[in-house]
Amino acid sequence: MSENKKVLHRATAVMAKGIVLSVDIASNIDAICAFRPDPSDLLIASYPKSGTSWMLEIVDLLLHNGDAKICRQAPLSMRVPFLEMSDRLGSQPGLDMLKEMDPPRIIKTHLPFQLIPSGFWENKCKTIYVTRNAKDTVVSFYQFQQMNLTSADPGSWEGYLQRFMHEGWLYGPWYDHVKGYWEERKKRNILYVFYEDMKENLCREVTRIMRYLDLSLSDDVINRIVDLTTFDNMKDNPMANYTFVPKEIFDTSIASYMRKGEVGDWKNHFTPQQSAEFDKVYETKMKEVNIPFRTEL
Ligand code: PPS
Repeated sequence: MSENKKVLHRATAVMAKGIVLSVDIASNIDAICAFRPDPSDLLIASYPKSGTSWMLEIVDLLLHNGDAKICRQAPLSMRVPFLEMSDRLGSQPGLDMLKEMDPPRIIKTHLPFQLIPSGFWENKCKTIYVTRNAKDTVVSFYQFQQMNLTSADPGSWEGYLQRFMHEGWLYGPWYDHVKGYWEERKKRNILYVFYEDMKENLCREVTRIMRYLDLSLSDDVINRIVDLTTFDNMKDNPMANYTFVPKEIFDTSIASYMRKGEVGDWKNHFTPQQSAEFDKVYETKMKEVNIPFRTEL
């Protein structure tokens, strides 16, 4: 077996600190939780498939005054360390990248609130949480786990959906993830951003993010950033569309990373019965909070 083939197996999912994680992340969780950020570091957190890369590209452009040349110098995964990531996706592990990069850094994570290294809160690091309605998220995550040949095997759509609804998949239950950051957002000064709001009015949301970052950019620069980060333009940008991940890892014959980028695509995947059951479970799990998710625009 070649060296390359050795890493190409689907990771198993195991429980660590009460959360289901890919085994490579679980085995390193103590080091991940002990990471000490700099106060100037910016954390971008999300449940997987909620628009993380979209947010990373926007923030990187905002921090570089909309200079597309700077943001096209390297793939997103090299510009932004992925805190908990091992070398599973063929790039350097997040903690190693962080050792080599000087602050201020943009740091990506999918960890639930309770696993975020406490240093982020002690140092009052700015944090943006990007989130997306559960139905589109589970569709996107399922497609992604199928095409990402290093990810835990998602099995059948029906089985996957049942597990997402009742127990939760990687990174724990979606409900707990979104509630965790929602409940802490005021105390920790977390900017909570909805994917659907970005789809509805990207200029408004980019301006909101700019203000949170204490930046003041011209309307021209904001409009340029909005244009550079539309779905079509990011899909065409080889430094943001994840075509830089080898085909042996992301099998794009199954689905592309920049797949559809829509609100309401779940309607093409859920049966009416699945949708009704999902809504019922959702109501119970989310009853104590009123987070304004939208499943269509
Ligand atoms: S990851 O791998 O968990 O970090 O994925 P993440 O980036 O969070 O989410 C991927 C989904 O976001 C869509 N996407 C976008 N939608 C609209 N506009 C832009 N610019 C954009 N960039 C990425 C991407 O297509 C995935 O959603 P689906 O529904 O699968 O298309």
